[in-house]
Amino acid sequence: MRIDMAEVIVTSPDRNFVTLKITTADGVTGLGDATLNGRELAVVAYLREHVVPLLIGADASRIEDTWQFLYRSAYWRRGPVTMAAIAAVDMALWDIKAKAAGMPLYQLLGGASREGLLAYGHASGKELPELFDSVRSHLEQGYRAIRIQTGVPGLKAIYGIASQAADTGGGEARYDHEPARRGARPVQEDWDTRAYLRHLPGVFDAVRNEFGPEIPLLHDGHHRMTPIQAARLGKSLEPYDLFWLEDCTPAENQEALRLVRQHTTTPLAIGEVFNTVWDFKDLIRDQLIDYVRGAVTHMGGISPLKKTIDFAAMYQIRSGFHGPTDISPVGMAAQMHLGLAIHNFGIQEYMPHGAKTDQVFRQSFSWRGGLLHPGDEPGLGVELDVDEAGAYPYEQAHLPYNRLADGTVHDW
Ligand code: GCO
Ligand code: MG
Repeated sequence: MRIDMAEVIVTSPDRNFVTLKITTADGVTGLGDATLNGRELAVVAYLREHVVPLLIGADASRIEDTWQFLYRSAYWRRGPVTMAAIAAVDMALWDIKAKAAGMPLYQLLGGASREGLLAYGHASGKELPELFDSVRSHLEQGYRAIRIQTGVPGLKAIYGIASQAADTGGGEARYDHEPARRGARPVQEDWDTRAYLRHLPGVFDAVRNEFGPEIPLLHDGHHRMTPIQAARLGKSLEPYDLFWLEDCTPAENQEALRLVRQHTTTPLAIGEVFNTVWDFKDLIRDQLIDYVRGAVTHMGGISPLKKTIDFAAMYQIRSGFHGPTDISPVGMAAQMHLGLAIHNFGIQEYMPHGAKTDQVFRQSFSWRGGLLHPGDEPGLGVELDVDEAGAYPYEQAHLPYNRLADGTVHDW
């Protein structure tokens, strides 16, 4: 199980992806996702310059030891770049171990705890009729849980609305393939929290009236509120029985969630930008959240996310892994295997990748009856077509950012 080769593959089919491919002396290959949306090449350099040389000749079967070595020997710990690089190594080694065992990875993680993973999709619309159409189309696609994002009167372009991406010249009606837009400068969006707080409860009222009480509904606040604003929003959404309110305040100030919690029973989800169990430790121990939003790709891999989720289980906190298209098919597969095996699974975010991405990454997951399943191929169940990948060279892309009416930069 000696590592013979480790290659970093950058490809941009519908968007940029960074993949680590490890090959052992006996020819077993493993893939790991190292995509850090908008800052991809920093991880490429970290892997190529600092990690790959340490992997050659190492024993591929020593997953935990390799993780601890890469984490501790760097001395400068944590951070999105470091942890995305380590995540890719961890995923690739799990892929190799499961392939060598001839099993789908979820079997090595303890076997299936359920038939499949409840997944939510992203419905959006600037106005209600368009939002309702989007909800209907998601229901037709089989989704049994739906995230609701909507335009706010007076604001031209805000996070999470499909139609505005087309308006801004993307030519692609789905913002999710490319929230990071290609070009040298980020696109500017606008924001007004008071207008948003006035508007959103009415939107959920209308959605519940139209689609009934059953369907689990979610909403992403995308880090924009102060603690007291978030508390007020959570309270005003209580009649609409949300599955969760996500990232209601910026992730840096974890104390903020204590104040939000004191005022509302709307369940809270946070952590898509977190890197380690340390970011979640106090939130879990003090029971300030209901769902762990970490991604294998940004939390340092399958090994540390499994530990985090096992810790969360002690407090009845469940998983809600991050699954936008900037998590590559490799990262998504890793999350599906983990989600199938853990006991305290909650929900999986699922935004299908574009057709070109599906040509580059050959996947074996299934999507049936509103449930995802990683499939039963040995390993992660994803293969990378290197020739196809080579047809799509890297293109610089930036996530948008926000300014208030007076020009102040605000959280996006
Ligand atoms: C989500 C996220 C994404 C992020 C994106 C940034 O809940 O899916 O908020 O939409 O904006 O991952 O790269
Ligand atoms: Mg989010």
